[in-house]
Amino acid sequence: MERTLIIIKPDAVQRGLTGEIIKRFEQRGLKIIGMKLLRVSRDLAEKHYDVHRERPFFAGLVAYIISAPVVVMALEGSDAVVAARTTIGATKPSEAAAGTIRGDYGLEIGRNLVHGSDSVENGEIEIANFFAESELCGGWARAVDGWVFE
Ligand code: D4T
Repeated sequence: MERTLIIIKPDAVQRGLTGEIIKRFEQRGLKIIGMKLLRVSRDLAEKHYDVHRERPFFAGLVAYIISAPVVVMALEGSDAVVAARTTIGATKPSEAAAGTIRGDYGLEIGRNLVHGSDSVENGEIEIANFFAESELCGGWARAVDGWVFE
């Protein structure tokens, strides 16, 4: 089973899309093993987006992610990283496929609603950045697991 970190970003929370977005991951079959609402600190935002530190959009990206509360989720499932990213859609919402979260609710790259880890390794790192081990319910048995996982 893979794990991935999802951030429901400030624009999605402000627009009242939190429930709709959570629903899409749940319906896909991904299992929530951690979830909370928080205000991301500047330090955590800069750590999370460290790979983009030299890019021209870095300052705006950090300002955006700390501008209002976010909901973070740790999800578990088979191929969780790719499954979550296909549910989220392309980085640029105007080019994201209809039926994806960004394709259904977004227009601009700087307001793209949701983050999903881009690799299994980064998923583990990002979950550890946002959650204490005691906040995670890894591997809990869901009644429907046998109907989702073969
Ligand atoms: P995240 O990390 O938020 O899930 O987005 P992606 O994985 O889909 O895209 P990314 O890492 O390439 O970009 C991270 C974040 O930066 C914003 N961004 C990106 C931006 O504002 N302007 C840009 O030109 C790019 C490339 C959007 C997502």
